[in-house]
Amino acid sequence: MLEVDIGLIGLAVMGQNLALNMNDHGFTVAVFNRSVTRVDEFLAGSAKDTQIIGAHSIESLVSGLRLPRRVMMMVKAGDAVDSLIGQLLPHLSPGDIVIDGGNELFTNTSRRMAELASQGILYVGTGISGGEEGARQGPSIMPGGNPDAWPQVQEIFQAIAARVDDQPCCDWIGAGGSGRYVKMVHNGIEYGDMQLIGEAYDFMRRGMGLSQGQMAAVFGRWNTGVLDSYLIEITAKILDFVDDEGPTLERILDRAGQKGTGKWAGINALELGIPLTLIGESVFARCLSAMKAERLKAAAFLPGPNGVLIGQAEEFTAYLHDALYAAKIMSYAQGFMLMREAAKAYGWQLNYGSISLLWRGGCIIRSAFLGDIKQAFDNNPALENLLLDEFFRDAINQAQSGWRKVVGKAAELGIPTPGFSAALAYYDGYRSASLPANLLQAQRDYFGAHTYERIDRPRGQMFHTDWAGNRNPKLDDQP
Ligand code: NBP
Repeated sequence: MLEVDIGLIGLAVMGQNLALNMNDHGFTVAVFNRSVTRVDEFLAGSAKDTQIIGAHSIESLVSGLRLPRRVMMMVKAGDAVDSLIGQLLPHLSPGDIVIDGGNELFTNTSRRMAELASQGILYVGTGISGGEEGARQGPSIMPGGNPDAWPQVQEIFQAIAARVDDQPCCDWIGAGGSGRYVKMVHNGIEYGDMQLIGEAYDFMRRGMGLSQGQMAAVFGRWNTGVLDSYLIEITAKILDFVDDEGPTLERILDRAGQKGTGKWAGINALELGIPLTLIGESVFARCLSAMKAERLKAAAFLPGPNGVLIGQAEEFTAYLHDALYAAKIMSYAQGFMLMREAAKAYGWQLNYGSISLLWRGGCIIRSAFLGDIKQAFDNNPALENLLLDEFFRDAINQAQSGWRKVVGKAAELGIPTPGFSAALAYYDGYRSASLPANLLQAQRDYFGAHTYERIDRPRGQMFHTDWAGNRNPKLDDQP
């Protein structure tokens, strides 16, 4: 009888394609699905003529696995995963490995890792990006969890992952929920990239009156330079796509969906106190788009410019390119800043250069630009913010004039650019030696006696002023 390398539970889109991918790389995979008819359909369908083995119960799935047993779950995140772990445990022994490849909240992964470690089971929560095609052809894989599991899963994961420059887009991220966390930030950055591309499209469409064909050509051109990326490439193809009734994009309802990973990133950034404004604005922009009925009423009720640029198409196409590039740099700078803070808060050792390499292939945000991020962290592994790297400083400096023109002109024409604008506000805020937070602190002290520090006294020394009584500042005697 064949010794089975790995058991896989969950035969929806991702599970099926990962099983086929593992089979292609010479691993023997046994598969199980809660609705067992799916197992038979898979074996009779796309898994026909493969080495994949079907199981009709968890017990039979686990019984054929080589030791230590490796079981991977590709099911809906949340309760389904806890329920499956409960069903698996009676069939596992210490040293066995349980892997969750779903889009799970990182805190659930940390919790499960600790719970299973107490029973000697090694738990891995891994990010897997790239959707159906990635799962089949080679995804980007971001595993984290119990470090003792890595030597047991490394070979399979690195074999099935995407490769760039002959390097697998898979490496160990770190302990606890760190793999899931990095995938969450990846998804948030994906939201940001998509929002920025959408704003460039909207500006060209509404502000410049370009046709879909013209915009497809612009995105196609951009894809050969610093913006070279999967999302720019597919945007050009979408704009070029025509069906029997005409350009398909024009008939798609402008209400965005979301599955929650961008929201998780935003919530965690608020908890950690990191200005993740690009991702936040991108999530809110999706929320605003979803209010279609209200927007239709408001469109007929609220006045404002609906202007169109006359005769500046060439200049503004170049400015838009620069706005997109600069804003994208801000978004990644914020994403890496969040990961740095999370590593501190949760006690993880994250390798930021390596993370950027994992995203170069197999995932939705893959782009040439990630090589520059890797370079920045190679130059200085302790880099606090990408904006403090010379390459990115110079890139922003070259792009900022066009970026500012786009934000200014969009405001004038009445075209919303929350991503471009938030990115610029972040940049100007970050490079400001002085911000109006002194006034804010004074207000807080005025109405709530919250105290303040002074620029001419040691940090940590707190002062309070009796503002209404107009008395001089007093050293605060509160602890
Ligand atoms: P889905 O997220 O649509 O989940 C469907 C699978 O979950 C089916 O196998 C279903 O079994 C199983 N399942 C459910 Br629902 N409840 C269960 C339970 N209580 N116990 C056992 N199994 C249960 O599948 P997917 O789109 O392939 O995604 C799998 C995971 O990968 C998800 O966490 C997803 O977020 C993540 N992911 C998806 C993508 C993507 O592009 N789709 C990309 C990256 C990551 P059934 O057949 O019996 O209903």
